[in-house]
Amino acid sequence: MNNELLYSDLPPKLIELNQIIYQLIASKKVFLQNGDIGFSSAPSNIALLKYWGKDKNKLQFPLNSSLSFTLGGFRAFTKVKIQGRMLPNKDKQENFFHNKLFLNNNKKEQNLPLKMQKILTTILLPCFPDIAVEISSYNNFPTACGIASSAAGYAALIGALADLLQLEKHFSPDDLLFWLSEWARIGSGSATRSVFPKEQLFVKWNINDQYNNCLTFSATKALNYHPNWHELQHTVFILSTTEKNISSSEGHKFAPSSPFHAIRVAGLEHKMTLMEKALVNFDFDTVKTLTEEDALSMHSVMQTGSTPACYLTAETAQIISLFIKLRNIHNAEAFWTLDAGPNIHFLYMPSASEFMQQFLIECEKIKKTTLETLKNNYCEGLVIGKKHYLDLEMHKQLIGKL
Ligand code: 2P0
Repeated sequence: MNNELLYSDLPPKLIELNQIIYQLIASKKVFLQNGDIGFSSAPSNIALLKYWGKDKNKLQFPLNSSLSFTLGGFRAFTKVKIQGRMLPNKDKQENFFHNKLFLNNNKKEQNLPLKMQKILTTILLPCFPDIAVEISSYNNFPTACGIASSAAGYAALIGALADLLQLEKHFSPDDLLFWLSEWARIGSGSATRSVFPKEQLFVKWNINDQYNNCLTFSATKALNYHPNWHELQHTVFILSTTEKNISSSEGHKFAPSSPFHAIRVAGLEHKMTLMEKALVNFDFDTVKTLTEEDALSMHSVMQTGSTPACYLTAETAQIISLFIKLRNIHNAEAFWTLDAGPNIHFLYMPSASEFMQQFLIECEKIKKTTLETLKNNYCEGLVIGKKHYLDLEMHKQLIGKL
């Protein structure tokens, strides 16, 4: 990804909003100096109808719309600090700063992913060529536990940049949301579903949408839903923490080569319509069926591409089939889904809590060991500013066990 590609592929509305930022900076309404800090925290999400496959001719453009459930308790907390502005002798080579990244309190500096570097260059550097930033990001959930860290991470990074540029003050809420969602998308596709400011349980990332009567590449919107969904519980069963051998970003590239890809995509728009209706009507069975179907459908595509990605292990399949057998016997209001990994996400109503406890005991019998589970106990969207950032320790307490 080079700068030309980034600029030519940006939606016109995003270029327009960035021009507004450049004007705010030129007129000194926004001014950055050494030590200025932007903060944000953002939730992860789990897709019920999944994003799998990108258009190779466009920048981070999905081949199908997707829909997710927000995991308000599993969050990234990001701080972006300006360094290197207006130092004396700044033309001396040793006084040049470079962008730095620190993750999860690790004092060792990480290499900035190229995408992150380009995002910073495009947003900040046209106006502030003499600055660099120090990014510190923390997740309150363990890595490799089956929860998308890139979704929370990129959403929080873009939120922190918005804080630094004081965009809440200068943009309308709609324009701010558009700016956040588009930059988050460019960072990581699934991150675009994590930028809503309030507790929005269900978010849709729609392809070929409109914004202010202009065709945009994609658009993210919060969906209407029945209030009963506020009761929906979410727990991940961690079967493996081994790093996947094909990253999601890499896996997306192979999707179109699967014979099942076109079939999956052809059916998805109709499923999306049914899903949106089921969310409004609290039609639990339809949401359950569509979610489980799409997880299987996506994993079929993953496993049959030109480079197969087998994220679904035999053990995962065994536990899912036990779950379905017991769930059907007990008529429990519960369903499962998978991300790009072997760990299983369970979503269930409080009426199924006891069933889930019993089911966990059965799983542990199979595994002959205690199974780690992570339960999301909190609901919150993206927060811009210091408010939440300082509550990192409190947020760690909000993740429970089943
Ligand atoms: C999703 N996943 O809808 C799907 C389901 C994984 C399986 O989006 O390359 O990390 O950064 O856009 O968003 C994971 O892919 O990929 C993903 P990039 P991302 O949540």
